[in-house]
Amino acid sequence: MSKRKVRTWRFHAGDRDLARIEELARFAKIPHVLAKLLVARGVEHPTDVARHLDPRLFHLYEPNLLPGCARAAQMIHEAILAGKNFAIYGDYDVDGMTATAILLKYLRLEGAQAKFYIPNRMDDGYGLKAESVRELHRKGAEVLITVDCGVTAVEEVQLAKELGMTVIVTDHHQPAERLPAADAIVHPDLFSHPDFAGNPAFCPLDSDEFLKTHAVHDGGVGDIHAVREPVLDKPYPFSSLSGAGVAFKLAWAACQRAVNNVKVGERRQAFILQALTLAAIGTVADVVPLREENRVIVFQGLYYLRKNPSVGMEALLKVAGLFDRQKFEADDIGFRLGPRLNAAGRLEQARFGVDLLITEDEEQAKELAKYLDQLNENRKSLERSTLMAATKQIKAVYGKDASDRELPSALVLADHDWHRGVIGIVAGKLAEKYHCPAIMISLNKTGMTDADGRRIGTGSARGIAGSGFNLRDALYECRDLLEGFGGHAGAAGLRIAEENIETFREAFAEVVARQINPEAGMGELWIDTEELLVALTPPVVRELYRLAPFGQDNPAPLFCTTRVMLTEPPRALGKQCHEGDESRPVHLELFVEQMGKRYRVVAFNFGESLGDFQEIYETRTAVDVAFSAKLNEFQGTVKVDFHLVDWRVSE
Ligand SMILES: [Mn+2]
Repeated sequence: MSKRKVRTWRFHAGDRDLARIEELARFAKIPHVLAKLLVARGVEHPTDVARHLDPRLFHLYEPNLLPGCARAAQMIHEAILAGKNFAIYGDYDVDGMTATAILLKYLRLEGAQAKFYIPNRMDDGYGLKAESVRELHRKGAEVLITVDCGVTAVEEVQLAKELGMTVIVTDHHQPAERLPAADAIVHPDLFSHPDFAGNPAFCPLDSDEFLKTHAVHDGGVGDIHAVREPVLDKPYPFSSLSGAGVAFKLAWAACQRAVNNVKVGERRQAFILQALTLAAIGTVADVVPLREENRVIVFQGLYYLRKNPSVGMEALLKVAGLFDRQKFEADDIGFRLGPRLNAAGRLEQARFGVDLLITEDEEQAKELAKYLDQLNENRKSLERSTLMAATKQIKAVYGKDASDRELPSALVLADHDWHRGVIGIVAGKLAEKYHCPAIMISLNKTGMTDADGRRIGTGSARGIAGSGFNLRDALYECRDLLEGFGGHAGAAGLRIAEENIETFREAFAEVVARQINPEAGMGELWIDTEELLVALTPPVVRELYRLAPFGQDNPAPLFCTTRVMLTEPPRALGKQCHEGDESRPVHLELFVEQMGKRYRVVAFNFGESLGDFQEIYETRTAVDVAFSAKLNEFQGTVKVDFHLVDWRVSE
């Protein structure tokens, strides 16, 4: 059999707790398979189960519970009454754009003077910048609200304060050692920060009549309908809100103050539901966990996006070919809406993304949607040409071609023609294809030289999912060769002098080779539960869709089953084959037998295993398969399709 790198199969421990599974199946009136999945995913508490299977608006936490939210909402309310000028400072990604749109729409709903500013990806980079703060001040901004950024901008916030502005920071990113001295900070995850306790930026204002009138001081945790005092002596119950999720909470709390009532009235309620659709888009696009409160935001937000899209969203749904859908999945946002909005940010036009999200004018919406669609096409062709150039360079630098699997431990590529807006996506594709960390450095357009006249390039780095390898740590080890770097375990950015690239290429490869355990092979595959194929009947699989929308930390269920036999030789599925060679199909179709029953398994992109499966069939070898189960409804008949995800020879 061919030597095939295999992933390690990992299982959640919970699915062995049979009594608990039985009890849950009975209590929630759900099939055993679904109960097992919920237990495997740690969703067991009755309220968690109810929220997970049937997420409702009342499952959202009361907005005033979010630290700083009540204070910021009251400040906004007072500033609106005083006729102040607002500026919203956002970000060029989808989360930043939707967060900006939410607060801008709100302020305009209340008739306030409000502008927005989205930094330019190329010139400004991410986050609040001093020059932009000065510019907004010159243009008359009196209240500065940051969304999806600002929590690390200690100096810039200080500057805005010195210029006399009221500063409200709303963010969800990791803070630095110190928090900015803003007038209010709204953030779901600062409880353990040393600057949190006793910090007035999180405390409600004395002038907050709404809170005084309506808050229930001793409302129990289960009392989800009551307005709650901010609870500052324990963490907010869900720390993984997106930037748009935070902005949504703030806009909702501001609505309460505008009417001094819990019931905000028809007009503001319609706004809140539309803001929820934007929060859902930001939440999916920012790849935060689709669990707990985020699950409610996305589930309900997608529902209202279908039911009542804004003028701009309707136009965007149409160009994305989604308008006729009965229902939206998280992937529709991730793969169709998100890229179109993101393309605007990547190609230095992010403000058109926000313009589309806030417009009320049908003609303008159509034009903007068409324009974003065009930008996305440009982005795709840039991405294709960059990927081709990168593949060529791999051959030139490493002397290997695309099909060769014996590559170095990491790829470091650089070019003068690469657009900074797409190097991150391409690095991600290379990392996936070659299964090693990949860094793409763009030397063009930076125009930047340091004091010694050296040219500085900007790089985007991507790691490999599920490998345990930490990209940021690896870059830290090479810090002497870098001008700067930042990021996380899986994705990072860096700046490097052109003359250091050669040395860095070798140093980085060495660090990676040391850090990546060769035993780890292709990384881990997390399997929900082991099931017999016979258990996955159409009605059971239909119930599994109650776990949707699937996405980050809430993937489509992945099962495995052991010791199945092929009942016939593997077959090519469809006509697609590699390089026109019919003996190398792209997809396969397998037939397996378990407990006397025969099942069809679709094996997309498993063409390279053709020889292995042939041998497995001929030698009557038992295999374990990891798979997902999908409903296939065709001309009135419903059956279950099994999709192969991974396989291994049974022990
Ligand atoms: Mn964000």
